[in-house]
Amino acid sequence: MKLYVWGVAPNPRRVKIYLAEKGLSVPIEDAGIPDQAALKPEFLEGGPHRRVPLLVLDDGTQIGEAMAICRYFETLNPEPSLMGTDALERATIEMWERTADNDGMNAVAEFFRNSRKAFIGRGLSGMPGTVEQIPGLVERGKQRLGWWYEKMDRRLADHEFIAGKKYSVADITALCVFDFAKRVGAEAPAGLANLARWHATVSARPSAKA
Ligand SMILES: N[C@@H](CCC(=O)N[C@@H](CS)C(=O)NCC(=O)O)C(=O)O
Repeated sequence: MKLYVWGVAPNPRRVKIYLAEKGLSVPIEDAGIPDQAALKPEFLEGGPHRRVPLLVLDDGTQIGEAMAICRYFETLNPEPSLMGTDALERATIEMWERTADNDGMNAVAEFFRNSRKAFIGRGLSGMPGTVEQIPGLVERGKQRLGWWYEKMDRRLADHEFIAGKKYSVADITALCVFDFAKRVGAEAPAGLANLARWHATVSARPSAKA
C-alpha cells in the first residue's frame, strides 16, 4: 500500500492528519516534481485520477479523493471514530465536511489556481490539456471563502467542534482549508473570535503537524 502526496498541498494533508489521528502508519511517496508546481508525468500517467491524495493498494487498486481514502481506513479501523457512529452524527459530520470542501477548499482553489503564474494553462487540478485561468474567479473565490469563514464562525459560536462535541473529519478538512488559505494570502478576517478559538484548539492537536 502507498499513499501519494505532494509537499504541503492541502488535500493530501487531510489524509495525513486523519492517519495521525487514527495512529495509522502508511508508506508515503511525494508525487511532485522537486522545485516545480507540477506532479511527475509517471504519476499522472499511472491512472485516470491524476490528483493527490491517491492511495494505491497492494493489488494496484487506486483510491482517489481525500474523504474516500479516509472512509476506506475508517471502515477497517472504526475506533476512534472520526466519521460518526449513528445516523445523525454521520449526517452532521458529512454535512460540515462537504461544506468545508465545497465552500472552503474549492473556493481557495479558485482563488489560488487562477491567480498564480505557475498555473497558467492549468486552471483546474489534474485535468489534462490546456485549462485557461479565469481571472474573475480570483475575487469570486475570495468572496466564497469569506462566506465560509462567516458560516464557520456562526456555527462555532455554540459548538466546540464543527460537527458538535467531537473532533471529526469536518475539522480536518476545515483546518487544511484555513491553513492553506493563510499561506496563499486569503486568510480569515480578524474579529471572527469563534473561528480563532476553534483554530487554536485543533492546531494544538499533535496531528496538526502533519
Ligand atoms: N477533491 C479532491 C481534490 C484533490 C486535488 O485537487 N489535489 C490537488 C493537490 S491539493 C492536486 O492533485 N493537484 C494536481 C495538480 O495541480 O495538477 C480530493 O479530495 O482529494
